[in-house]
Amino acid sequence: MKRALQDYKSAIKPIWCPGCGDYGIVNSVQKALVTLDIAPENIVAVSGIGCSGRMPTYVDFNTMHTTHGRALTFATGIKLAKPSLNVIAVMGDGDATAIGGNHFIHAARRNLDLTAIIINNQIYGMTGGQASPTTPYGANSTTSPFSNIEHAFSIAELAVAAGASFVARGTVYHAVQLDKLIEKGIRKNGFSVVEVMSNCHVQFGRRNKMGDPVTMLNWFKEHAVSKDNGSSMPPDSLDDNFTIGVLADLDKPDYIAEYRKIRQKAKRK
Ligand SMILES: Cc1ncc(C[n+]2csc(CCOP(=O)(O)OP(=O)(O)O)c2C)c(N)n1
Repeated sequence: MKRALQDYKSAIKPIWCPGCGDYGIVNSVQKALVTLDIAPENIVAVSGIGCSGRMPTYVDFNTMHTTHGRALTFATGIKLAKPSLNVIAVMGDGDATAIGGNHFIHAARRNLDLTAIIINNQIYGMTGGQASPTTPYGANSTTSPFSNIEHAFSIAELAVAAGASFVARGTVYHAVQLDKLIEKGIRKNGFSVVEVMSNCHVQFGRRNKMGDPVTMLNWFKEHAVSKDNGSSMPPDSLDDNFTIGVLADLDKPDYIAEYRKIRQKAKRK
């Protein structure tokens, strides 16, 4: 019998702020799993720390809530120990690209078959609104109260440059597309990155004249440009547009396939 959304949901009620983009993202992950019809016992969700890090609490399959910036290291260990598992690492922008930045680029380069879902709310949400590597130039945060003078870097373009097999960017406004992007990311054999532009209207929006979810969703609607209509545009300032869609989809052997070949070679010696 085909599984339903309910088969991937835990009984625990989310405690994210009302209207947080994370609600839509966990829903998209669950919808993708229904489409792919993967048995819950064959899926693992690993997270770091942050609002995004709470996601494994709300799903009903194998989960690990690990340490800030280290979701990919735990995910790597799980996948290497049991390659048959589908391993999804859920991280925030701070988690994945500040403290976990080095792990992120090397995971992309290594090309182990993992799916990294990076929730880019452009701020450190859980700890009170400090600037992250993706806080746009000119934006306000608790650590840049008179506007951010650093420039944001682009998660998806960084992943492409680091060699990830599949890279996509979506937003919580473009919910149907997001279901598909996550589904494609999980389906892909190799390191997949799905960056999701999400609203933290409480910590980011409030300080940047977008204090409610609807205003933030409209900002995504107005600034997202389909990959089919333009070249890749990473967001840097709040006036910039950014590209959504699939940015890379490469065919190359994943780490475990390569590792097995090497083992055969070593055995023949
Ligand atoms: C080693 C370590 N450093 C710092 C922290 C404090 N900390 C917890 S969550 C967080 C930032 C969360 O921001 P982000 O990763 O963007 O996720 P969000 O809460 O926005 O989803 C920080 C700095 C920690 N828990 N552990």
